[in-house]
Amino acid sequence: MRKKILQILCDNLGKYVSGEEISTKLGVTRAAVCKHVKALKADGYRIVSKSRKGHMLIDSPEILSGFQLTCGLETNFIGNNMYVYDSVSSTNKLARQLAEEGEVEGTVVIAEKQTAGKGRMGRQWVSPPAGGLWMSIILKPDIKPNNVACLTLVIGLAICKGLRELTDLNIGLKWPNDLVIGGKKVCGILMELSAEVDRVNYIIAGIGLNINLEAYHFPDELRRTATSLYMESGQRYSRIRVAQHILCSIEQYYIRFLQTKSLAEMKEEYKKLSTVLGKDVVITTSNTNIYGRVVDFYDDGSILLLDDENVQHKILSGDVSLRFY
Ligand code: BT5
Repeated sequence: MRKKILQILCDNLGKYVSGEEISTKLGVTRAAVCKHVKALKADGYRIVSKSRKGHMLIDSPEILSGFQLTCGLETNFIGNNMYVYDSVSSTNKLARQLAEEGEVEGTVVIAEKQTAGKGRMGRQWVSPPAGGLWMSIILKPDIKPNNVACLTLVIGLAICKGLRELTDLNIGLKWPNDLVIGGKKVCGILMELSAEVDRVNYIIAGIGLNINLEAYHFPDELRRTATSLYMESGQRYSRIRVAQHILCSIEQYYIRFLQTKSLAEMKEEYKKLSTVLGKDVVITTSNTNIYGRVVDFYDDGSILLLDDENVQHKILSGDVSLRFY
């Protein structure tokens, strides 16, 4: 039924079709038509609905296809192998399975939507269809497990730089794994690894980037804290173009990272884009809250906090919130 309604709207692109006309044509109630139109909107179709006029299709979502994603992709190895799905539970989960089966470094898994998108520590990542980039990359660096934390920062830096080249938005880095605009989260990174004591087998770098999402895509509890490139700029972006540009940037920064296996060489660049450096924050770790001012970052990806008693705290992972007095 949804496809048939979409077909009618497509045949009348840019023109209103009344709910009554659709319901008579298809032999369903007007309420059913409204329900399907609402679902199409949630899938990214831009449809204007007006009482007494009906529904008008303005724009369809850009469909992600492996062919288009690889056409014009200017990387050497990231994205040479591309798996593109309509719907998956989690691209990280799928990438992990592929890595276990021996898939090569640089393999990318992308999905239109995730039904169980993952954040850190069992949290959820909201991943509706059509407006986002839900993507995982298999990496196999010759590094030790304790080098992985700074790779999260390097990947964040690469995405941030790439997005700043494509947009005029003031996108910043919120340690350790968020990209933010005006304090709201636009992108999150989830690094998962398979490792032995002294060597990494593979890393799955999961990237969730809100591109053309609108406020209604987010559940109520995220409306104040989440945003998208579209919500900040009023401009829609080609997800394919954004994905390709980000992959290029990640490859370049990844190659630089492999030379030192630390943040050292990129630290100044990172600090310039940090939204927490010099700020009073609270960092929530798995077992405590630490209050203080962010004074620096270490080469291994840790953050350095100076508390009110001038005691230094080196923290490798946690969640940062700004403190307001
Ligand atoms: C993250 O976790 O930020 C990592 C998110 C990684 C998502 C990608 S999508 C592709 C790949 N496949 C996956 O299954 N995951 C990765 P964390 O720092 O724990 O933040 C999670 C929190 O962000 C949630 O508890 C919400 O508060 C918020 N959140 C959830 N969905 C969001 C969204 N779409 N935009 C902004 N904030 C969101």
